[in-house]
Amino acid sequence: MATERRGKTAVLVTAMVSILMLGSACDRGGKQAGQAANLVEVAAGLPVGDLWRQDFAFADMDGDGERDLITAPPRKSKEPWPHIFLHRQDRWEPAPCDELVHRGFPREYGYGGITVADFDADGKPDIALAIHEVGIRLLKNRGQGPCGPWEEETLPREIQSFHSRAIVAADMNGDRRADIVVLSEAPPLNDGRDAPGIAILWNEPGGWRLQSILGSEGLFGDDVAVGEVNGDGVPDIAIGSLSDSRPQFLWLSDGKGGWQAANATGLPEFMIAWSVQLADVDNDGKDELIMGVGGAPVRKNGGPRVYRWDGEKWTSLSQGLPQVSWVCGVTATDLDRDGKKEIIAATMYTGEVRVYGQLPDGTWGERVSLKVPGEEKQRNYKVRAFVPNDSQVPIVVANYAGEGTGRIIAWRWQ
Ligand SMILES: [Ca+2]
Ligand SMILES: [Ca+2]
Ligand SMILES: [Ca+2]
Ligand SMILES: [Ca+2]
Repeated sequence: MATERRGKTAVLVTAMVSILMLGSACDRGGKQAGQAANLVEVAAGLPVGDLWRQDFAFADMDGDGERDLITAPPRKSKEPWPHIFLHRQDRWEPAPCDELVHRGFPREYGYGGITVADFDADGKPDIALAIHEVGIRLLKNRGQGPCGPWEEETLPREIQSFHSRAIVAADMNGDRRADIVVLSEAPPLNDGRDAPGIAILWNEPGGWRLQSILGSEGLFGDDVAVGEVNGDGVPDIAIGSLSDSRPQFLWLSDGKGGWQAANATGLPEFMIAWSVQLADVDNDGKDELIMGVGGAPVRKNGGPRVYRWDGEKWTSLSQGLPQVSWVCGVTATDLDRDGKKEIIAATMYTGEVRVYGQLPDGTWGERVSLKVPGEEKQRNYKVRAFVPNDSQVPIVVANYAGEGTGRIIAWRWQ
């Protein structure tokens, strides 16, 4: 009896798997049934050799309607300015700016964070940088196309020297002007001062205005994201706190122009997050907090993690994700276009990249595990994805840097 039941279950499972594979094969258009989808490298034209930390962004830099890749200046490079790689069907094309001094950028920069938005609404994307140990810089395009020339715009003096390498552009108050959110990098050494924490640079008709978020003093980290977690219509801020005594990963509007950290109820102790994203993984219209949690293996709190905020506490939606401390970059996107997001996680120093999918019981299962050759000694910093207009097939990008070399790599889900 038991054997027969197992037999029937096995047949049923096999049938279901076949149907699922057939379904996704149709969706992919032309793929043989039974052939598992995978991350296929599409890195032709992307750079190898420099230290490609810390950050990159996607924006249409040449006006052809397709988003391109813009990197932060690589560290210790001979070309320390942003780099633009135009996205073509199966490859990337470095923006053709060789003839220009600094490729059209006004000067050399250190490495750091980058974000792109059309801050002045002139139809051309602008670039904001958060340069390590220097501060925030805003670059406007004074020409046409990716070679600019780019020119620095003056920002309030306090923000110019705001030490950060985590920056994101988002309209924080619904006036259709893109604002900027920044997070302090490591606290200042020796002088006893706290890092300023989180700040919003408001893009107002009369100029830029700096708001330091009260209560965030001393917070620091390498990643910041904006999304909608509590459904109040005011964008929320997620930060990758690297202080294991400050698990203040989510900041919500208090409705009076101030911001408050969500409490840590439901989160494990001693968490630090190398990277952070806000994405709706359970499709209830509100974003979940997705983190690349690192730290000591003894804490058993690391790995790609997903948490849902209900207004009072956090609930872990991480069941099935590995509890490891190797993870750095994480992102969530619907790779197979079945309406449910997958999680993509990259390792810190082993070159591994893994994809986890949502199973019918709400847990996560590993879909793909691949190894980037030669990346064992390099650290991953970020993993991000975007969906090109022409193919609708998601592209995943990751950046790597070790002591003497690094690279940017991209994959397509197919
Ligand atoms: Ca483009
Ligand atoms: Ca705004
Ligand atoms: Ca909100
Ligand atoms: Ca949700």
